[in-house]
Amino acid sequence: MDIGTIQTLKEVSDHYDLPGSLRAFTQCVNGHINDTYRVLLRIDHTTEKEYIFQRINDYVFKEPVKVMRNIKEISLHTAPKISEDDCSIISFFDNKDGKNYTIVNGDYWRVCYYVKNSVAFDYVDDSRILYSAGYAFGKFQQLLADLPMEKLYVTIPDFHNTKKRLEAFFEMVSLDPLSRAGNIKPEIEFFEKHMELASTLVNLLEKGELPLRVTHNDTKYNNILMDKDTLKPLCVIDLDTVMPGLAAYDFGDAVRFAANTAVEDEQDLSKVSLDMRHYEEFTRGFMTACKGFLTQKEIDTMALGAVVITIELASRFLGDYLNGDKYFRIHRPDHNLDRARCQIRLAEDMMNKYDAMHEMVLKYA
Ligand code: GN1
Ligand code: MG
Repeated sequence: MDIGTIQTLKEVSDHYDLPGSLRAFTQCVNGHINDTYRVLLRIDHTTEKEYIFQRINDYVFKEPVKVMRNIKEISLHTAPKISEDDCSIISFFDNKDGKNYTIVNGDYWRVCYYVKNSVAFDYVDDSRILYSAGYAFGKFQQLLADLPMEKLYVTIPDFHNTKKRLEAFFEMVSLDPLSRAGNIKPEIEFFEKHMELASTLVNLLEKGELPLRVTHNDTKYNNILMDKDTLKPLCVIDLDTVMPGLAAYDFGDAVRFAANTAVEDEQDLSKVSLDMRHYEEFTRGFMTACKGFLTQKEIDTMALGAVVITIELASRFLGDYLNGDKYFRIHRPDHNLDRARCQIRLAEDMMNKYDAMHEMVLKYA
């Protein structure tokens, strides 16, 4: 065990009225941004309780206090609407000063319960889970549809402005600080070729043809805790990027992750494609939960959202690769390059299947 980490977790814990003392912890590794620990506190010889302690990444989130204010706003708005057996939305404890975050050694921490009997999947081949995930994210949008957008801070400006993301990527290619751009010529051509397509949704938003909504903006299904036994969604987590956005990006980002036949960083590109069975189940869940409030234009651009966000994320991974892997945590050399190539392959497959994807949205809308 890392003594420094134990000490820090203890210090964080001291800021809260939590019964018991730190007994053990493990680090959770599926997120790419924040540092997450599962912490066990021992109350007495027979009772122990588990919590999640999370350090907010302040390279990515420049204003953690605003992130935490948004999360409080979301809890206040949604808690009264969620009944006990519904999928809930994560919220964090207030500390002894009444704040839902705690500063230790200059880092921002937050604490919540560990949701019992829960699991977050990185890959599944079970249509029940796909439906559940679609339903949970659709429901999330529905719950927040009447939250006045001005109440939320923009935690990362232009987070899903695909046009600006691609411009930033091309800028990084020209800077090429580590001389890595020579390795990615075909990938650069891919982005040049699809720049216009990738800008479609942002252009429609600017023209006022698509509405802004309160969106989650990071709808991987590992951001939904599921019940290990029933596979029902228990809790939507990772609210750091909840802010005004496009419904199609939430739908699309989820599809990108949930309906890939491979994992997000698969190195064997022959395994990567869009699984239409998974896509259909996710779409059925999402569109069922969103019934009644999407505009026709949103429905008509839903499938495009999947293509666009997949291209966008590819450019983000690849830009970070060029920049020396400062943003997304990597677990092996060239990890961000692998991730980007996987997303490019997936985006190409989505473009081939686009008509069928669109038909499916219409079927369940
Ligand atoms: C990051 O940390 P995590 O895995 O929840 C990223 C998302 C990406 C995702 C790709 C704030 O989310 O935008 O889609 O990785 N979050 C941020 O796996 O940039
Ligand atoms: Mg996230």
